[in-house]
Amino acid sequence: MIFYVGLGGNLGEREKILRRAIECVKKIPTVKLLRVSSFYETEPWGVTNQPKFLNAAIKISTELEPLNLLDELQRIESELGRIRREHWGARTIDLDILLADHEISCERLTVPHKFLFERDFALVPLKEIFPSLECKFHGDEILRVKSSLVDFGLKLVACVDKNFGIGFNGKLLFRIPADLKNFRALTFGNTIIFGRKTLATFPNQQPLDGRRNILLSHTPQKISGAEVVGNIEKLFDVLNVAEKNFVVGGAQVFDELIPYATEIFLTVVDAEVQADSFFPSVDEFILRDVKACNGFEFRRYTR
Ligand code: A4P
Ligand code: MG
Repeated sequence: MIFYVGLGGNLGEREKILRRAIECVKKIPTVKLLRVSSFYETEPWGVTNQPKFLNAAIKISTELEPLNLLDELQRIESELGRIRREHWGARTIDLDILLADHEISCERLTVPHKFLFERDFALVPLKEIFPSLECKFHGDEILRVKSSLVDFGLKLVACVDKNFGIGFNGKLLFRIPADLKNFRALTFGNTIIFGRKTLATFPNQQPLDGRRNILLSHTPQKISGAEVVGNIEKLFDVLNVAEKNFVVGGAQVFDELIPYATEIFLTVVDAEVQADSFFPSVDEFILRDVKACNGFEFRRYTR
């Protein structure tokens, strides 16, 4: 089942708390994070003499029953609230179920959220990740915050076979000169983000020249020529909005970062090869260009 969840908070390090909340939602059993909106700074709605809010919306799929999802969201609210009480005061983050693929009406849960269509702070982020949603805005003051996740414009790059396989036994499936050339042209002078196993596929298992190299790894380590970040929150701390940020693998890193991505460059080889790691589903993207070459094609997807 698909759910759209609205996030909002107005105390402490709002951006960090929103990011942490999203990472917590991702860890709920069976939840798959499909899309993340920009972060928006919004005037308080309802009670107006309080600090401005940061609001966002996410799209998830889950096998949980709606009330179990609500339980999980409320658990996260109170867990983050506990952290926030210690560090920044006594307010919890709000996680509201805005919309689902069917209506829900029971004592604890009303979906669509009963005020959804009255509040721009919920509608604007929701519309960004659900463009075909029919709704009217009310002209509330909403500012798309520049440092939001989406503004990092993460781009995913991979070379796959017909079944979206990317690797086998720790090795890439393909080394096609035209693809390697394309990869270099795309990423040179920009930032690349990768996991440990992908680093092991680079020449001499070393960071790539002429690029800012960022290794996403839970194990702390020092690697000359690369910055190492332990999790996604830290990654977004060090990324620069003004740079082009390319995610280059492997499967686990693609899985983690695809909800935040705005563009995908896939080289699809016209072959079926044995693979044990796969590129995630691109269902949330639209195929924009295809350039056919001899035995493979270059595809570009955007939101
Ligand atoms: N509940 C019923 N339906 C839902 C649903 N779709 N999603 C029940 C989540 N919960 C739902 O909510 C109270 C009860 O609503 C829950 O126990 C659940 O069983 P709560 O989150 O515990 O309490 P609350 O957050 O104080 O109430 P409410 O009505 O959710 O507050 P809102 O509507 O979230 O308002 N201005 C800006 N700019 N941005 C904001 O994010 N947020 C609020 C809080 C006010 N002004 C704001 C913002
Ligand atoms: Mg609420």
